[in-house]
Amino acid sequence: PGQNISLTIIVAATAKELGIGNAGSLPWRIKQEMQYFARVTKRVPLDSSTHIKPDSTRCNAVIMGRKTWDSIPPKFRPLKDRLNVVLSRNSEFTNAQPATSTSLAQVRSELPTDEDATRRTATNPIRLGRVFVIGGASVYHTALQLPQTKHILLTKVHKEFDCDTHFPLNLGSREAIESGWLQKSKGELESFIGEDLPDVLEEEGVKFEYCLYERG
Ligand code: FOL
Repeated sequence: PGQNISLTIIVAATAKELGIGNAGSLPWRIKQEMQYFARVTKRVPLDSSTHIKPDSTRCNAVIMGRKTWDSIPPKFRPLKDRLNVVLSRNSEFTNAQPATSTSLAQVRSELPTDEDATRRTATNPIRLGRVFVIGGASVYHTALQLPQTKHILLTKVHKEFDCDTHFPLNLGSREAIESGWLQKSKGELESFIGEDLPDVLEEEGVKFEYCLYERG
């Protein structure tokens, strides 16, 4: 218990308006970008400083709001090879889903500790890697106010789509810089996610760009 759990926000947003959603789903279908999301949220870092060894019992967690859960095609949920935690205040929902929590602050109690794994309990058979916050807007807003939220993996989508939901912080704005958010280099991003990235990304005429921000 008392593990220092750091949170990483992962989000794709339009570059100008910060649009992230429309009518309960993603505003676009960018296959490569979705595959990036899946790879990055699945990959457990092999970090010598934290002594994480390659271990089939270790997996990352994805934390999401109930509307984001609803937006995931049923055939893809729970998101495979990741511990899914859904935030909802509705007991009808929380009783029906295996890992649910009523607030981001309470999520820690849903996540397995290394001690749980050592005991190999039936409920928590896995050891935790990274913890990702995957949306939507209200969960991002809450996460941005927590000091544990140290990284943002932002994909800038360089085309404006109709959106009714927006990311609550404009990274690169004065406000964001004053709260300590700084963009890291491409090399630091590659090292953070554990893969090499191409310079130009484009799919069906839509250009996009992978970015990493860190709170200093
Ligand atoms: N972050 C980024 N960078 N891109 C996103 O699309 C994104 N989406 C969400 C949160 N952060 C994001 C929330 N929305 C799936 C669907 C919607 C969704 C998140 C995930 C989903 O079905 N994912 C599958 C892959 C499906 C596929 O390959 O088409 C998964 O296994 O992750």
